Amino acid sequence: MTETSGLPTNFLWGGAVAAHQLEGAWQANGKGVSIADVMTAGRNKVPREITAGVIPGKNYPNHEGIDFYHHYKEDIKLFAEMGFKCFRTSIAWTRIFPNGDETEPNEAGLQFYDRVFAECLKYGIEPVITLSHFEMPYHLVTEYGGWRDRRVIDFFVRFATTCFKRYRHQVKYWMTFNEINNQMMYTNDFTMATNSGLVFRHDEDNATREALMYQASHYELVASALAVKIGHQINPNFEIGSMVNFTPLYPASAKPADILVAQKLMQRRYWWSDVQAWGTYPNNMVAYFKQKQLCSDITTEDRVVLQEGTVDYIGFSYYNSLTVAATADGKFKIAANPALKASEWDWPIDPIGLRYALNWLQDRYHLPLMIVENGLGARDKVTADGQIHDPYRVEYLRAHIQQMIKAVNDDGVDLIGYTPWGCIDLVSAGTGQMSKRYGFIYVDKDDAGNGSLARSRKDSFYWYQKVIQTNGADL
Ligand code: P53
Repeated sequence: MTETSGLPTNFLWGGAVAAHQLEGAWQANGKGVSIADVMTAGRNKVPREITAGVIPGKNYPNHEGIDFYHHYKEDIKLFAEMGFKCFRTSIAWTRIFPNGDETEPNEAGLQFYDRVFAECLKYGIEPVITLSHFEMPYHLVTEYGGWRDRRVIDFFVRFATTCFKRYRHQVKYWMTFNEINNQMMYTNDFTMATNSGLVFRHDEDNATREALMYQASHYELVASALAVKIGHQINPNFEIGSMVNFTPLYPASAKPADILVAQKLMQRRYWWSDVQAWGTYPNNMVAYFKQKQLCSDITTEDRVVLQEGTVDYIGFSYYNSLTVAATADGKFKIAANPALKASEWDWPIDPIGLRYALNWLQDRYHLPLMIVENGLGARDKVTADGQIHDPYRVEYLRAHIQQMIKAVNDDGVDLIGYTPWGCIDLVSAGTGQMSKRYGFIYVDKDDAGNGSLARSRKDSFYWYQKVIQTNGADL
């Protein structure tokens, strides 16, 4: 008898990417400029710069990406060769509504995704689609201040409705906003620009930033709920999920103060998915808003919308965990876990944290879960005969998949899919580098933008192919 992993037979094995990190063709067929198009390349500890418009002479790695726009047939064929059951990507908002505030969509942009989804479906690959993945129209940033402005709700809903209608027979699995909860890092310029199009002025201090972040988040949550509601009307079979980054914060010690601060910070990190899953703000946030006089613009209508547009599943990314300790001044300190090793980019490696994440999310939401990102950013070397030996990547993914399978078998987690991040090498979101690679498929391009863009299979390609073939039994 062949061994089975215990995963359901219809388990969605696949891979994940985002439009702005791989498509390139940033001006093709009427595409508008997105916030990702005004971000330069950085590196570890050197943040990407958000420039005021596109400045000639600067390196904007997303402009070309890996030119998936012109290579999608070849790339999807390789995904099919690995046996993908699904492929997670996003729809670049600026291909559909170049400025964001038009009333009519750009037909040429819509046609591109017609072709991409048809190509996936040809191989039986189910598209899993994020509507907004760090690529809001730049025009909405300059003219409306991004999600500072309530009017952006209507623009997003128009974009979402257009996509739902157009692809209602091609796409079943959707997510509204990628890692909507990254905004808890409101002091970080890059995070706020990518997530919400919030570009702060110099006179906007941290208290102001925090207030803007909560109000912007509320508008996004209303937009998300409206999209879910409308999506279900367009096709009742749609599965529309939330998408949060899950980074467990472990108490740094057994001291009660550390345990409590970890619990409080977890509440501050996951209230976005609370609202998306429950349709209402959790009490801890109601109290916090009241205390700090935050989020004053929540209307009665908004509250109804939030109730009517709750999500069908929880999509989440998982890369690492962190620890937190209470400090004497009543604050806290977040640090890497001394028990764990880290990647070259200082991301701790914690496979058990994935099982913890699955249990935590199941206990809290009682909804199906999908791991829509997980992986190791690492440098790869091409050997003289053109091979890429990447045992470190296999080791990382194997250890995480083992924990995922335990969560399903031993903890009863209802898990529908696993899409490791960057299944083909692409531009890193955080650093803008090509050299921070996640892929099973190598792309010949370096950080300066040089390279043939040729694709080749890494060792991990054949390993993942076998994993999918055996539904996770042979790791
Ligand atoms: P990169 C920060 C923290 C956790 C996940 O990240 C993050 C970020 C943003 O950098 O992003 C997600 O490319 C995101 C992807 C991104 C991936 O993680 O910085 O959804 O767009 O590429 C990996 O190594």
